[in-house]
Amino acid sequence: MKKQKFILTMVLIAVFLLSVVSFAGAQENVRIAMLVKNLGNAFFEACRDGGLEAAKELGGIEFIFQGPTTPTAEGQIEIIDSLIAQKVNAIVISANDVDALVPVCQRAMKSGITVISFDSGVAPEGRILHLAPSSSEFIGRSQVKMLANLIDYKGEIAVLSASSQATNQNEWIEWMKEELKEPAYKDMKLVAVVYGDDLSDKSYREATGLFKSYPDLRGIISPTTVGIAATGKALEDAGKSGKIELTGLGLPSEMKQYIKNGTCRQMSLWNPIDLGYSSTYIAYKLVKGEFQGKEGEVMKVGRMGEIKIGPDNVAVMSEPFIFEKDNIDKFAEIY
Ligand code: RAM
Repeated sequence: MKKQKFILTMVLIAVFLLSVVSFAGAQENVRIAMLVKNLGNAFFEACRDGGLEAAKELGGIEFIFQGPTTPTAEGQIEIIDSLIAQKVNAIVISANDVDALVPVCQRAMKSGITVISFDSGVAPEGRILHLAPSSSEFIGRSQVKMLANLIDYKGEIAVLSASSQATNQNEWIEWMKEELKEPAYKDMKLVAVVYGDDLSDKSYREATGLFKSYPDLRGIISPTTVGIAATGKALEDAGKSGKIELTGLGLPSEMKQYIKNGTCRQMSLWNPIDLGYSSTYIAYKLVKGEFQGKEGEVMKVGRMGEIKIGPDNVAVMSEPFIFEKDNIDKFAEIY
């Protein structure tokens, strides 16, 4: 009898110890889901690599990478619903629509999930903060300045964007239009804004459509890595390199050949690895209560240094890099 009691006590102690250990283990793993506009975009794959780097550096993170096949708000809503069911700790989203994602993001936050947006924002009421790679005003205005220099401030121009609802591209296009109101651009005319939905084939078709509809077109701004690469190819295939100038936001690895052969003489971008690293880092620190996510707070974001949260809880990183013939090789090896 005594022996039986002893065994039972030992078993109970073992069960207790095991549950304590597994509870501590479960508590340690912070599950962070990076939800991108769509899969198959090398820009977001670089963001994912940055996220994985932060996860490794911080430790105790399960990093999840997801996105719909096409960049729609509906696709992202479905994924967020399933992330809520999986009870992840944080969602880091590049949004396909500024407003349509607010209700589902609010549901996620109500269930205790930390939601931040990066790259392409959700409206303030649907997230704690937004991490922008650079100021939208700066990006929009500088794109127009670059193209104006390439075409001597004269002629018809067009924009080939991502999806028509994308928060980031739409903000940049608004600032491009503001910049174009300056007297310096009186001889430049924005004749069309078209949308390639961050899909290569659709972007290619839209570019070709622009060449046909606007025979006098002098320049194209494509503020999307997918769009600019597809436009580069379309220009080459149509024999229009040099006749129509191309600039925008491109990945050096995808644009190297077009930069080198003059199809795109100048473009810019920020480092998507740094963007993914920073957003994952910030999400973790918010989950842990080490960042508050309040306006005015200066966050110490690992190897990126300090990033300040500004009005509307938007935290802005730095200015984009400009890529040309003489520096493209170096960057093409990184992203
Ligand atoms: C595409 C996406 C992304 C944008 C870059 C510049 O990869 O639209 O959101 O930031 O281009």
